[in-house]
Amino acid sequence: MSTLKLAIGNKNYSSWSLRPWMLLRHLGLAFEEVLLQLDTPQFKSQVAAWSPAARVPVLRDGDLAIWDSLAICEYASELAAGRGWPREPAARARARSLACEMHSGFQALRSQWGMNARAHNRRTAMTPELAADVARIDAAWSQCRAACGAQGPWLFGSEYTVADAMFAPVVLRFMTYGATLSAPAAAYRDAALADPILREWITAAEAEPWTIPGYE
Ligand SMILES: N[C@@H](CCC(=O)N[C@@H](CS)C(=O)NCC(=O)O)C(=O)O
Repeated sequence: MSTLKLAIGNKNYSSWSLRPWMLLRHLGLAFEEVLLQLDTPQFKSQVAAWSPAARVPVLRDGDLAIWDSLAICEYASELAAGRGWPREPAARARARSLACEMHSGFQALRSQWGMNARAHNRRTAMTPELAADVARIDAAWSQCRAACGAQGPWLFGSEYTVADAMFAPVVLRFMTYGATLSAPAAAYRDAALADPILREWITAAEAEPWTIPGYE
């Protein structure tokens, strides 16, 4: 019986929850999933029982709470004997740089193209800030694919890494809002969208009965 429990928000909206969920599943780590419905009167009291930061995602391993998506990904990688990061040091450093860049940046993308896993054909005005974020992600993905595309479908080749997990919500956003991408970046988006584990999350998001107007 697994001692790991992952508290997440609504699968339709919670981009930060998606990231460690994807990694845990790709690493094959068994965990119990607990969904705390965002934007409800009970959310704050429910999440307070999980984490002092009062946000999802939170991983519990017995009495230990690990909050923040990137910290959870690091912990999961340690549980999996380092899988989740490329083995080769230079590739590992590049994967960490990309994961951290996503975790701390791309504000325009995050605010203007909110994740909505079940939404299609949404179109918004393109701002210079949003265009710059999309262009930077396109360049990063394209560079990864040029370096590692021969080894497999993921950013660093055959193994799914934290970098792929960190960009999973971006893959959904690019699908929802119809981002114009270069051929290598579009190929990565399409491969990531075809991932059965991500499809499972999208199917669950589509089945959720809740809508949060402020996130729509
Ligand atoms: N930096 C955090 C961000 C977590 C976060 O903002 N989570 C959102 C849901 S996606 C949340 O809990 N929002 C609830 C609230 O702010 O009340 C991480 O990487 O996990």
